[in-house]
Amino acid sequence: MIVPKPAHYEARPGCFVLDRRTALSADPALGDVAAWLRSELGPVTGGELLPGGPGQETITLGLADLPPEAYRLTVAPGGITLEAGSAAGAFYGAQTLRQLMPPAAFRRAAASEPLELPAAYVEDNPRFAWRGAILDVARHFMTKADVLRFIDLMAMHKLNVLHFHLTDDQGWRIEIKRYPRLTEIGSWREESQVGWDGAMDGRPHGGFYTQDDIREIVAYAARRHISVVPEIDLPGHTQSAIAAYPELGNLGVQIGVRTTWGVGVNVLNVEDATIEFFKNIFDEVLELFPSPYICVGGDECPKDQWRASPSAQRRIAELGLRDEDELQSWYIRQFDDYLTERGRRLVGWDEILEGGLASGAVVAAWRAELGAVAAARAGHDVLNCTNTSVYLDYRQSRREDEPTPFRTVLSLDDVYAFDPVPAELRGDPAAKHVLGAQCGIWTELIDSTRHVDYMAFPRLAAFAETVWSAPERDLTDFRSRLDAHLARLSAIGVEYRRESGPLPWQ
Ligand code: TNX
Repeated sequence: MIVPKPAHYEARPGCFVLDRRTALSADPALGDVAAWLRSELGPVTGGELLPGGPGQETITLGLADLPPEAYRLTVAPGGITLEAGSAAGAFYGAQTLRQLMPPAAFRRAAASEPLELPAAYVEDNPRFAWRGAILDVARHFMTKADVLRFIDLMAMHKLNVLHFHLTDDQGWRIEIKRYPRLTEIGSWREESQVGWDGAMDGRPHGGFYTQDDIREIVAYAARRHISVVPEIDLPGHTQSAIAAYPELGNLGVQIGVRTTWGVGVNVLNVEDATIEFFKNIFDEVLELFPSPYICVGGDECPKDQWRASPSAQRRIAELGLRDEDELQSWYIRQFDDYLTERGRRLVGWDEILEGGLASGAVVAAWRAELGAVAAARAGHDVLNCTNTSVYLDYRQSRREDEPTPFRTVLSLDDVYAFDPVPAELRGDPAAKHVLGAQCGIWTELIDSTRHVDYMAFPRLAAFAETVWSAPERDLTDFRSRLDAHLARLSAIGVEYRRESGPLPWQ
């Protein structure tokens, strides 16, 4: 009944009963995992899960000669043993252990019935190293508490990368000490469009994370073996920054933070001072995010303003470039050099392939599978983010009452059918460049955490299985395990989408 499905699961006779007397002993290297288990299970059992004495029923956590993310879990009537290759593997094993408990174990309250775990032997190891979720907090801000809750939900599904989309035309969400107007001005907009192209709602939207908030989020995620990859999108998707500092734009006039959706024409100019400005931003970003990967966006940059700008044209001539696409490529390269010098790797959307790209860069491919195939064949590491397969802002059914429907229908079954390795790459040595995949929670039309729950779940569970489990898919088996999983989500308070359709509150 485990989601994502483990590599090997064997039912054994009997069960283990978890109660307030249960003990927990851990190798010192797994102290954080033990602390996590104690904090999750303590409120449920009413016990402290202290290290045990002889004869006491104990959960034992230890290291073994296994790959870092792998674990082996044995649940027997007399005790539980979890062995792992590293703390990450032990953490995933602990997630599996928790899923062997009844749904009440997911409530932060004392369970009223005994917590029986079926005896079992589990061996597990993920298929991909990069199991990500993109969270867009720029279009609609999400409070820190809600981000932490989302991180817990990712951890429950054994995802390990939060691609944090922090800036966009409609909002700048991260405090940058050197440029305070980015959040003073850039984090608020006067109103928002309702629906993709509807009327305006006439009320303000905003919010941002202080640098302390960011440190807290990064540390919270790290304790759950999730690394946070920040995205500061450029040179397009930058209207909120241009609203705060008009000298970054091409028009030299004051504009506001964007209030409508779609691809904006206001992009960064190509002046040295602007590139310097963003490098200064990245100086602060790198201090906050230890991730080896840093995303600079690079997607959807309309070139109209560069075409009309004498200084952009001068730049093209000086550099001997053919056109504005090559100029964008040059732009991205400035940041690739900057990041490489600092020991980080650039991640960018597949548009960065246009006009050539440095080989260390990682391509996040969103435009159908061709982006991923082209990037892998060109020798770039790839994150498969194919929009038509894993964008969880897309509508979940054809029903008229789906909340603010967006684009293509992407059902739970569709997500489950996704394979991070595109069909064209199967059997091709270039397939080794596919590091994994990322599902996308873009929030133009998602304005609350409740709505995120509705859009992300249970599709995120299906996605998790595509990146964690073996490539063979069995929809019937998945759906039967999902039934048990939905009871866990309910216990946590996740208002996931029901098979029967939208919830009454929508
Ligand atoms: C495309 S994915 C975008 C986002 C939107 C999303 C909506 C990508 C690189 N760009 O800016 O939010 O579609 O589904």
